[in-house]
Amino acid sequence: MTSRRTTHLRQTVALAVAAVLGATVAVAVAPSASATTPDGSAWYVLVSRKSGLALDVKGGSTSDGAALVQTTRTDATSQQFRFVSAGSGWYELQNRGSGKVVSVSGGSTSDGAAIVQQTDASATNQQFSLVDQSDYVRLVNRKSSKVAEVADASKSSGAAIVQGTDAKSYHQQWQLVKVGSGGTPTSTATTTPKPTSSPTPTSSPTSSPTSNPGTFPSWPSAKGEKKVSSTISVSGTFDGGLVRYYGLSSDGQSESQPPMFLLSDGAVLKNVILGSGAGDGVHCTGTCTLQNVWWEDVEEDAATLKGSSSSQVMTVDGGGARSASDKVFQHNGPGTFVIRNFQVSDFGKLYRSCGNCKTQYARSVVVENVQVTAPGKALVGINPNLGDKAKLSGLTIVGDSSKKISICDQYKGVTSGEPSKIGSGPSSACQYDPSAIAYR
Ligand code: DGU
Ligand code: CA
Ligand code: CA
Repeated sequence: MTSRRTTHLRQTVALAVAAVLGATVAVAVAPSASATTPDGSAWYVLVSRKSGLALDVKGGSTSDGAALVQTTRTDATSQQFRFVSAGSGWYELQNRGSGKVVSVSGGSTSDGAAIVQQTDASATNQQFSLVDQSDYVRLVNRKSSKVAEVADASKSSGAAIVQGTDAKSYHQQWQLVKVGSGGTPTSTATTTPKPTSSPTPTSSPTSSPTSNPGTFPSWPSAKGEKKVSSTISVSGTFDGGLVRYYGLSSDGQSESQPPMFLLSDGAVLKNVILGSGAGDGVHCTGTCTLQNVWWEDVEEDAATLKGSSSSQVMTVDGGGARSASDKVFQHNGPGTFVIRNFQVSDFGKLYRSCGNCKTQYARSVVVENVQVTAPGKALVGINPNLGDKAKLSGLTIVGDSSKKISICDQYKGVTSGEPSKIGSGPSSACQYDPSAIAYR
């Protein structure tokens, strides 16, 4: 019944076929994401991975057009849904309180369109597939191919549910918690909230940093999880074995959050997944290397180069970051920041040389072989008035056909107040070739 078994079976069959044919070529592995088959006789509460809040019909309404929102989980019938098969892996989500089904308002195919409840019309804007992502699913709409997400990645009760471009972000992922079985829509609240039959994670191929330009590994599945209760100091090499570190601080853009990892001069952090509650991410106090490090849900920012030596270099090689409401990499000290063989999606700025730190420096950034997936605002922001330089090459940008993501923004850096933006595009400070960027 589960996808893992299905995948297993498929692989077993493929291996058997290969063996029979005496094939020596590599056997193709199933795609890393696969679909979940829900229990059609059960009622589920859908809990947002980002906020921990439950999918709900606003005000418990039973009317057509009522908005879907997230609220504190109570297991009320307005928070319960069942999956009614529409064939070929498509499902309607029927609300237990109203009997209506989850629909993209007006059959829109645009980002940001509201998700509401409507009378079942067997329309494609009312059908979703359930795509696995390590114990959570993304709900992909049949008509728009967009996914159901919490608007603005909000963690507040009452925030709207809309559709957005799939970036595999936490605010696009839902845990399916079975709360009851059988019956037609009724107002009886039900039993144990234990996620006994939440979807089984699909094991995806684990990945290592690539030095092969233009090819990027898929996101790794965690090999285990560790809740972090205070900053982990690293000198020398720390190999996380692809365990997910999570739960230190999730205070949005608050600047006073601790880092999960504090790296001393010369430290190497490798094979680490930072999950939700990553606080201020990784801090480097001198030269450091981050190899195959993945940020699943960037909090205030992903990593910062602090320190005071103009010869220090921070190198991020391999890995990826997603779901950054503002910055991914922050450069506050002097020196050079290198980002290579990296993937980023759903972000504000990939790199920013501090615009208003009390002590300012000339800083350099090198970005090479990076895959960028929309939505995002800008790749790098630098202060040429302070001597900053950026060099970018090997950029692939996905899902931004109208070229809205800025490549290199220039600011007038200051030591107090807000920096002003003075321009954008290639220059002697922002070195890159716009015609060499691959858009796809
Ligand atoms: O002085 O105001 O947001 O390191 C500091 C700046 C601000 C930084 C930055 C960071 O740019 O605090 O996360
Ligand atoms: Ca920060
Ligand atoms: Ca910041």
